[in-house]
Amino acid sequence: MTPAITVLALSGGVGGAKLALGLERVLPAGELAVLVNTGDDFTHLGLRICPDLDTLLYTLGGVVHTGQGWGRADESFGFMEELRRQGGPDWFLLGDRDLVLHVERTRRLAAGERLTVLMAEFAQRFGVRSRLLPMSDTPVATLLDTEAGELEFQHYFVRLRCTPQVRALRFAGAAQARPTDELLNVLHSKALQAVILCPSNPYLSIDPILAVPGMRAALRASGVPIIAVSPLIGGRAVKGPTAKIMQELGIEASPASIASHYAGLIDGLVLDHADAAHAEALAMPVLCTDTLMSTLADRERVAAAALELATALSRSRARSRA
Ligand code: FO1
Repeated sequence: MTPAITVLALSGGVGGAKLALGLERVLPAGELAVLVNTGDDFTHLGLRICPDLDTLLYTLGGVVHTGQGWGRADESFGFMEELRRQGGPDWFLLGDRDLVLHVERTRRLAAGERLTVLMAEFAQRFGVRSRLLPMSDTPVATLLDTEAGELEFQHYFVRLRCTPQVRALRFAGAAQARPTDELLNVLHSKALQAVILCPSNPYLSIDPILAVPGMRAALRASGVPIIAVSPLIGGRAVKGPTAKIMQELGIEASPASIASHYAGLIDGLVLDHADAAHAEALAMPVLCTDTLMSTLADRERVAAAALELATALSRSRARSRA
């Protein structure tokens, strides 16, 4: 029998995938579902590319390039070399094996298949034990209003290396998106025990998920503790533009800002020891650990901390009901 999902993690790409792997390793097999940002998805060279879903697929499938955190370890770049020789756009690296996923996904989406269904099949073929759920089956695009004009996410992130100053963000297509039946089944299940927001960029990676109409309400209605792991360590992001974007949007890069950004959604926050001094001022339960996830043991430790906080909150709710 397929095990019931007990934990749902919300994730962007590289940073989120690290915690998802930690959660998978500390939970019994098959009990994790990961709800993945698709706001980074785009159509490039005629192919539908879903970087965060593929990062989760490769990470949980054990084939990710661990140094860069995305793409495959066992990769060759014959296609890119020839594309470059022909004068094609070469700013977005597509490995030969990776390319197969984009070709197959594009073909199957064009034939009318749902992203959720084909990603589940890819996951099965990669031997992934957890369930990978796209945030929506219809396209949503994260668009950044910058000093260089409005940019699609990958153009901002990869082509321009996050250099342009960001003034605002919007999620095109979000109004037409809906939580999938597969996600709602997880959220309605009595087996579910916790929802964990991975330390992904709250503005670029988690907000697109929360922008899907009905998503916040569905997460809250699950009734289980919702815990976020802060992406900041001592006011800095481990990787990526989180702190830079917060500064450009006029938001202080602090645990208080993360807590207020997720206010009304989360019940508790996991912070790094470096931010322990902020814990008392936050109007919610906090657990401190080392949140830097360099090794597998780190990922398991942060996962265990998030689950420990969720369990403590469930117990205190049960005591106050008794
Ligand atoms: N990130 C880069 O920094 N440079 C790339 O050329 C690049 C190519 C790429 C291809 C497929 C894929 O699934 C991911 C890829 N990424 C690349 C990662 C991706 O841009 C980001 O990690 C995420 O979108 C941010 O979460």
